[in-house]
Amino acid sequence: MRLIPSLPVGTAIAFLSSAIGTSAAQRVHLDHRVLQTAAPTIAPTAMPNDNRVPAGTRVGDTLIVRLTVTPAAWHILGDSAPAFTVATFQEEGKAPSNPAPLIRVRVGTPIHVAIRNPLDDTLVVRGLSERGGAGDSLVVLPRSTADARFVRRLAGTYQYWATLAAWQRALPLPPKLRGQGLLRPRFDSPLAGALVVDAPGPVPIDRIFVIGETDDQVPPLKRDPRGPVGRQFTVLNGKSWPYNERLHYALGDTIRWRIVNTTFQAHPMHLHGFYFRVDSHGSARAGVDSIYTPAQRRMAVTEVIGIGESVTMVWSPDRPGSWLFHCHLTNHIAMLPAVDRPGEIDYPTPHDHGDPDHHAVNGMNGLVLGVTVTGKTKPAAPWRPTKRLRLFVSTTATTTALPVGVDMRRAGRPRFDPVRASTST
Ligand SMILES: [Cu+2]
Repeated sequence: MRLIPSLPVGTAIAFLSSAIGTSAAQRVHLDHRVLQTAAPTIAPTAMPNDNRVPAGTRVGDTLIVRLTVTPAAWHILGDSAPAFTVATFQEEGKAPSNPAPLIRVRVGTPIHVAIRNPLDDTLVVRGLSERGGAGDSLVVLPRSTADARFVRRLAGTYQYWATLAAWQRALPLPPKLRGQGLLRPRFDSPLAGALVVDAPGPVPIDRIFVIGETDDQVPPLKRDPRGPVGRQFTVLNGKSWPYNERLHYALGDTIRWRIVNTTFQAHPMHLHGFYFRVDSHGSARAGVDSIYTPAQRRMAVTEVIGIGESVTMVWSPDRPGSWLFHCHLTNHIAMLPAVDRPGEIDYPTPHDHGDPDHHAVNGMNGLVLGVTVTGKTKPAAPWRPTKRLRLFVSTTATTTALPVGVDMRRAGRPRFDPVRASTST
């Protein structure tokens, strides 16, 4: 851990550069007083995006999506709770959204994304190109518009993401460690969304969950006793537990989820109660989604979704009840410090503000999804023994030096002479 002495330590942020590829976690500061992108006095509210409705309109065979980068108030908890002011993407004619609008097409569909940047900072967009990935970037100069026109030839789960140049330059890291824009700790953190390309044939019924994050931190920086440094606010589809969506399924449903990690940390995502099948695992850096053949698919209860990665998982509940899907890093599910009090470093102590009987609501935040499964399981078949065992206990064992002997037999006599033998099993 080291501080970057060349940067002023005022109101600052911290993040884990280890997440972007260095082996040791570094604590770095970024003075955002010099970076404050001009924002309207009253920023519009960013709406959480549940990724059910794709953006854009069809003109002929082309999908046209018009996006504007807009400062917005982002309420990660309740709508009336304090908000972060962040940069968001806004589809023309709609509210700004977090995560960014979903782009979803069939393989081979021409896509035209027009991006307007009214800010005084340069916007760099990645992932909106023929081959996808981090290699191609679209530069949208201050107060101007740029267009991405491309066709995706391979089905899969992808993402697009953007950064603001001044915020990236201020990161006290060499460019190669900024993860080609995958490291967006603060103001430009929500500038990312899912891009799904469907194969020919019926479009699967699925849900898309985008993992998002923003960080802030002011000195004196303090190590969270649970591990990582600083204040990390993580969300699924723009909201933290318990303010995100509840999912309802019936026994036996086939549930298909696409999880897209737009954060600069890996998240070991764990499902309670059931195994899930991993059907694909993709990388935003490479612009590749590895869709597994049936033989390559594997069952898991926890899948690590790395920086810029995506996963398609399929599962089917065979028991009713209330279940959770969550990140296994404690600080991504622990109760968050107050959004509007950046000087408040510590996470609240357990049940500080809540009823311990409702820990799930009052003691957790972040990357948690609640799943309710309804239905009745079939009554169990009448029990019948498949084998019969007899257990003999003796206080005068002959087969051991111990004073008590136990022998279990499928049939016949024990090896010792039982003083008292069980007559039934
Ligand atoms: Cu996590």
